[in-house]
Amino acid sequence: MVERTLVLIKPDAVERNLIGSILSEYERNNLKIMELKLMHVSTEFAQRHYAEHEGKPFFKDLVAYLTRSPLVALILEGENAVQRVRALNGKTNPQESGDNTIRSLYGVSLSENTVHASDSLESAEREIALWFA
Ligand code: FUP
Repeated sequence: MVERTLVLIKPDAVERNLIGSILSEYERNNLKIMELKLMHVSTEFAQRHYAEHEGKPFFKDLVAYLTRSPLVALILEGENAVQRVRALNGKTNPQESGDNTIRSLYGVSLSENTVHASDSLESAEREIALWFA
């Protein structure tokens, strides 16, 4: 099934001039960029994006990280895109991510892990509506 998913190239990656390298990974894996924008989001907006993690010990740092400098938000489309983009990104912790995943190549740490992608079709729908209202 052709799906759409929401991806963020997070502040640590934009700060290190990795936008092009990361977009190339998606494009050469036959994912189509449907929307794309550079944004510097507010605390309130970041809290809405990560609402499922509210109350967790790392929540405050997570919001501070997402808002500290600009990020890139994009929509990717392709066959089985939700799962394929998650696989290309790798595990949440870059140190546990498989070789040649984006997080293993570029991730700094568990908290600064370079990219985000929707984890299900339902999340993709919610996140696309939030970021591309
Ligand atoms: P993922 O779906 O891989 O982005 O991971 P989660 O939704 O579980 O977590 C969202 C973000 O919270 C991660 F990208 C990194 C951060 N995080 C921490 O900083 N500490 C943790 O223990 C777990 C997640």
